[in-house]
Amino acid sequence: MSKSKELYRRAQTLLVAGVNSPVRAFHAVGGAPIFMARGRGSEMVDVDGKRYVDYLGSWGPLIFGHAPPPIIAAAEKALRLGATFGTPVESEARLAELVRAAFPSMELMRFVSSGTEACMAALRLARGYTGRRLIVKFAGCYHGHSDGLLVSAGSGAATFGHPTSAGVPREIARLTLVLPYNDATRVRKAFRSHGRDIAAVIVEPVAGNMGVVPPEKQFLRVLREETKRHGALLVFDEVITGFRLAWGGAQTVYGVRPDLTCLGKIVGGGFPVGAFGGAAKIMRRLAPLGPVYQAGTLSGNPVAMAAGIATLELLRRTRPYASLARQTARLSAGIGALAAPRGLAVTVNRVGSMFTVFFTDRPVRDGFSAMRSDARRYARFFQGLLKRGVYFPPAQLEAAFVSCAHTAADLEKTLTAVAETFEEL
Ligand code: KE4
Repeated sequence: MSKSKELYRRAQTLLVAGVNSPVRAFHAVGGAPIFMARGRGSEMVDVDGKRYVDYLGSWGPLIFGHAPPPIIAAAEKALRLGATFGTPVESEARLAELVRAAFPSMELMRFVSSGTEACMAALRLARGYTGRRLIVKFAGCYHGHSDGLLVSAGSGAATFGHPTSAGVPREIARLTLVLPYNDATRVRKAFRSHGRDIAAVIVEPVAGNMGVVPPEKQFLRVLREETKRHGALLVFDEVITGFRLAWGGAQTVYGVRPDLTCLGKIVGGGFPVGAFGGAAKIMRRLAPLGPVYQAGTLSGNPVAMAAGIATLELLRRTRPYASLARQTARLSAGIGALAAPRGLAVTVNRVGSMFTVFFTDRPVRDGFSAMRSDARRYARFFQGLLKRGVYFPPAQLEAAFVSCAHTAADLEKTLTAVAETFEEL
């Protein structure tokens, strides 16, 4: 038996499904999850010594790949001075200066320890600031696992949410309206019906959690107009897109300024960091200045701040976005070109250095069309790549990522593995 399988068997006696986050358990792709031992650049090595070109990138944080020396050095240096104090430290302001330089809309901010916390706190703040109850989200978007966001669309016209998880009371789910992504008409309709009671709209400005789905023409502009017109807040969940698509995230790429922005993943350079921020007049409603409570023992942790600072300083200096986009365009076009002659129905959506290979012959423009993809065929695709030393996200409705550490040789190896795998599908 492989060491990985042994470790999995042991982990299952201690951790639920042997993992600390459900999607790592490989239930969507079958088989046992692989235990990793180390990573360097674009490569991960599992506990049995097998090497993989990594397109998971830890679900988004690793824009410079695994163990980038400047980030490791910064974290090591901070760690030697003490892991945590529970007091203010200078590095919190330093990271906040870098975040605000990239996201001027974040006039004031708070650091937390995950994207879930950032989105949960941003929505509590939006409700506290507006005095309203309803939240609007979009089917297929994921904003972490706080109760009010584990909600699916109601049937038909009834857009009030239903819980997608046990343990979420219906009363809470019903405070979330769920609309189709990229459907400006339904947004206008929802505001006509409920405008006075909507506290905020939260959206992934480029979706990553239904697989990669870009916003269409006026979608984000309509969200900005409708929220402004009705006194609701627009919240951009840039946990994936922040520092991924551009130095200033999706709000810079699409030219739409939200009222609140949530960040995560890259901003912590691989350490647990989330952030939320926006106009000072909104953010000042947070405790201890205002009545909206939010807190966290390890928020602004100095080691995580040091890793985030090193990451953002490297991004600001190198601005790798054009080359990342070119590389990812080459890879995704290559994958599409390999599918066509084999009669495989494949749609590849790409924005910047995030992409998804959907097994469908139709465009994927929202959660519903994404769900029409052949998840079983994706599972076989994933396993075929895995045995050839290429690690994609272990679920169809997720984003794959290219990092600054991926080389032309990595992409060639990947396209060869894809061609061979396509032969088996
Ligand atoms: P975390 O609490 O997992 O740090 O962030 C939640 C979150 C919020 N917003 C967006 C747009 C996100 O993508 C996420 C988390 N992403 C998932 C994968 N798509 C994390 C992987 C996991 O759950 O293990």
